[in-house]
Amino acid sequence: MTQPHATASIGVVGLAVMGSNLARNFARNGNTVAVYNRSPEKTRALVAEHGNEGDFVPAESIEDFVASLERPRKAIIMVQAGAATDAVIEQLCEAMDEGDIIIDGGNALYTDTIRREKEVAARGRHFVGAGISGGEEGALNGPSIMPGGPVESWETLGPILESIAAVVDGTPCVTHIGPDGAGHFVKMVHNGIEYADMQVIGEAYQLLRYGAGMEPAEIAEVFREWNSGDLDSYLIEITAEVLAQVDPATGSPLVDVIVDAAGQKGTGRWTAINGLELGVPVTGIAESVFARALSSATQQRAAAREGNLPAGTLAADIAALGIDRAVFIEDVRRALYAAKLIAYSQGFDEIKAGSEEHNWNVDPRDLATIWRGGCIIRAKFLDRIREAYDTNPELPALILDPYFKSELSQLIDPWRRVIVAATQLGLPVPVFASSLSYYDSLRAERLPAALVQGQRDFFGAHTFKRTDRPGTFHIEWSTDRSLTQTDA
Ligand code: NBP
Repeated sequence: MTQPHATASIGVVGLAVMGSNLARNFARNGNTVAVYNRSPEKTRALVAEHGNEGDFVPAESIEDFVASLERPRKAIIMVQAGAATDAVIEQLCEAMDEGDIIIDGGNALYTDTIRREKEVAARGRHFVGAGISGGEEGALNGPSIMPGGPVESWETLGPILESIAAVVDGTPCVTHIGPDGAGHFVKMVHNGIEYADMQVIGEAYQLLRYGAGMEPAEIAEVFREWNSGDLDSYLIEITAEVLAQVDPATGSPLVDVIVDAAGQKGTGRWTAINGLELGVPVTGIAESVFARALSSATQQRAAAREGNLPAGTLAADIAALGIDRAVFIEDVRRALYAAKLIAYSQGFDEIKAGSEEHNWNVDPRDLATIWRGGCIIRAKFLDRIREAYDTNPELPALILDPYFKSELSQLIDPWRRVIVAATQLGLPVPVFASSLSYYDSLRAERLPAALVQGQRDFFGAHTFKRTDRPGTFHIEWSTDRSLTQTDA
């Protein structure tokens, strides 16, 4: 093994799928990269298979790894999120010196990142929680990177992260998001939006497949076409690929032989929980998490099917509803676009609320910029989002941007029609439908919240505000039902 001279400008700890690809990306882009993995076989394999791609400095102990880094030392941790990350931080803190920078590139929960930064800062080292999106392929060829942590660390790290990030229109898909947990927070919401984006695509597929009776290969063609318009995105592109794929074992459409139980690793759930905590209705994201959970409740689903739950009067297909196939396909496209727009609008609301809660000063324009390339939700649509926040960084909601408002005027009727049809067909569209309810709630002149306040005052004397005068009021429900002002 190479002797540890301080020659590496960056180091990567953890050389599984993400770490090894990230290390190769650093090396391919002219950085001398130190590499270390708990089990040395992975380090040896990386250097053996890809050592010719650039300058690697392999190490078999954390001490040698740290010694091989130029000062201020910069090491990216790419190990399993949770306890493994804490263990590696501890080892690095021990071996590093004041001013060195530890970067956690895993999918950490942002509250862990806030805690870790405090602990690491107390020991005189810098800690940067960086969200990295794009999976294996992004890590190798250019991810979207969302670093938080101290701004001084960004000054040191910026150029090296820019050297490996995806580039769109000459702009690298990386920028300093904000202090402490801001980077991991934003990555969490990014993943939540990704859940919603995948679910709305799934709902569109379900409608075309079981409402319009189309075959997966035909639907693949529809998605290919959609990918050349407003919906142009990585997720639509790969959807067409998946739908066109034939199962090598049986010759059936692959999608038909895949068990319909979707997994999750937690970032969507965290986003939904955080939305609840912040009081931000991220209904599209939450419904997507629930949809995955319901899909995986296989025993309960089997019991429900076997129990023949009444379905009511259903139409067999769109023809029975008198809906033309071409019209339906276009309506579904528009409903998908509308529901996607709501999910993004809600996600940006959550980021704004989180940023305010933690004083992070996250700029939504930065996110729309760095999500245009490298990451899973990359899409043309993000250019529009960036333009919206460029025009008005204080937009109360993304859907209030004039461009998106005018888009919605073209989407709203098809969106309503699709939900009516889905209901008549008995096809579940949790995100399409809940997004429309959210939209109608936002627009509503009056919400039933007035009645809820009345109920709360009735059973719990929780008081209410009036529309016609200031103050807090209560009705003496159990006696003479007189009105009292409780804050007089
Ligand atoms: P994994 O999440 O599968 O983790 C495996 C790595 O963690 C191996 O290098 C393993 O070392 C190391 N490790 C473990 Br497990 N416990 C350790 C410990 N106590 N001390 C030191 N090392 C330990 O790797 P991954 O899929 O490459 O993901 C890395 C990070 O990137 C994760 O946080 C993940 O959530 C995040 N991420 C993944 C993706 C993706 O698409 N996979 C995308 C974006 C972010 P060993 O070889 O010695 O067992």
